[in-house]
Amino acid sequence: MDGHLATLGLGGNIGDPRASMARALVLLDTRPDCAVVSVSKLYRTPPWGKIDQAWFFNACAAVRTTLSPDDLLDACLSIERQMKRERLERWGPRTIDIDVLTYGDRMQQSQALEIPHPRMTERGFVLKPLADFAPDLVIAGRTVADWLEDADVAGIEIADPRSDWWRQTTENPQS
Ligand code: PH2
Ligand code: MG
Ligand code: MG
Repeated sequence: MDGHLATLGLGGNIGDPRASMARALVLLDTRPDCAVVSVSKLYRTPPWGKIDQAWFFNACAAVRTTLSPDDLLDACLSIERQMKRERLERWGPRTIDIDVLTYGDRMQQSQALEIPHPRMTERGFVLKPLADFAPDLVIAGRTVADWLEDADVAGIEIADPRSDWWRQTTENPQS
């Protein structure tokens, strides 16, 4: 497929986040206008921002897509809705969160979508998975590997070291 290479951050800390994230990646990959080309290891990460909540699972993925940045975001938000995400509070617990991190080398600051994601360079739970497959990706003038060196990654653990952890899940394999 032609198109643009975009990166996504996925996370969740309610229910079965691993299964939700896996299903979200399968749903994206199933679309004719979107192909999942890289996926990070699966991580467990301490909550950032609002710390009195459960630990998260986090991962990053790269997709090749013919969708525009806004349509890619819409696709992600519609998958979040499909996974019955409840948005309770900012930075609070969620079943699944799918953020568009980068889209080619596009810079965009609109109400609906900012790319690169404005807080990605300070978040270990984004940089660590992203560095699995895109250490040389340049964000705001520095590589992901460089940003990661300065990031707080305390507590972050590998939950599944395989990059195909999302292709099969024991939860509802038939659905
Ligand atoms: N997402 C947030 C707020 N805090 N902390 C971790 N560890 N992982 C997340 O995905 C996360 C968070 C808001 O999107
Ligand atoms: Mg987020
Ligand atoms: Mg989000």
